[in-house]
Amino acid sequence: MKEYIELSAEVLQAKEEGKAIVALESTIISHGMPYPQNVKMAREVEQIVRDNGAVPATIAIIDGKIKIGLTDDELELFGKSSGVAKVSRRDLAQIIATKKLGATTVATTMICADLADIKIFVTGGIGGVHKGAETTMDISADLEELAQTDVAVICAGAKSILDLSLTLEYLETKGVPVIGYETECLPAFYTRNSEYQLNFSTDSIDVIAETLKAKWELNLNGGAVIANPIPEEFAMDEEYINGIIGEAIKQAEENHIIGKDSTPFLLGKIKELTNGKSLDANIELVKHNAKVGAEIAVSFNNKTK
Ligand code: PSU
Ligand code: MN
Repeated sequence: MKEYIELSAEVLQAKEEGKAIVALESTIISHGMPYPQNVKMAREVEQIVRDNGAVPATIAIIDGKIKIGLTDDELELFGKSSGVAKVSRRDLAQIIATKKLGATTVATTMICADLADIKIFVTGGIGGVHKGAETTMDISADLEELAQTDVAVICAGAKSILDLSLTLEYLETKGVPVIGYETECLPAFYTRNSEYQLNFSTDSIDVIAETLKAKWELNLNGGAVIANPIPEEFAMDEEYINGIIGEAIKQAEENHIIGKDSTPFLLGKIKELTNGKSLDANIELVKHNAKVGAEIAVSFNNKTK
């Protein structure tokens, strides 16, 4: 494994000191947001994790290695470069073998975090079952990863470019807990609410940490989704954003955008059609997830060390 994995100095020190560590993904930087807001977001999110008592580990593939923790220059590189590959489980070995620059999706960040024994991972939103998946079969590899890899993902739910109902059904089939933090329903990323009630909600960070501990000590393999709604003051108007999402999906269909290009296309289109307002909301919800995720990581670390 040493041949393939490299921990940053900060992460290495955190490991030695037994500190809580929070994994962060890099596809959100390279394919999820434009430059330079993406790099600014990545740095701020790392700092929020530190300010809340944990150590950030942004994960990416560089020069044939899985990097756990990036330097400032590396964050800049992923934000700026156009030739970064979006790396899902399918692509990981090949991107390592060919020494390409690779940004990790939720699925691949989970794989790499698990390899480095990091159990808590913060992002914006997970991939899921796309609208129309009954004919396109476009279902994110993130869901299969949640089914099998022992990492908890703190996110703001899933956005309505996806079929939220089918995404929840899929997670239920695969035995993935979806825990609402301070919400009774699945948050829809840009908005706090959706019509989908969750099975399990709590206002307690400790209960979330205790739940994860019990799950994994019982060898109930797989991840968990911790759904944390966007703060009220940054939430978007539901009707407005759903109209925009509908238009973005229409344009994706007209342009025959499929496969791994689908989600980045939709995110870019939504940003364009909202004149950047969706990006502001996206950044704020990730920052809030970073705070909650760091708190969960600290609590989990205290219970398991
Ligand atoms: N949702 C977002 N921003 C993102 C992504 C999803 O709001 O950047 C990225 C994540 O890396 C996620 C990936 O894992 O898109 C899912 O891609 P796909 O739908 O192709 O599986
Ligand atoms: Mn897909």
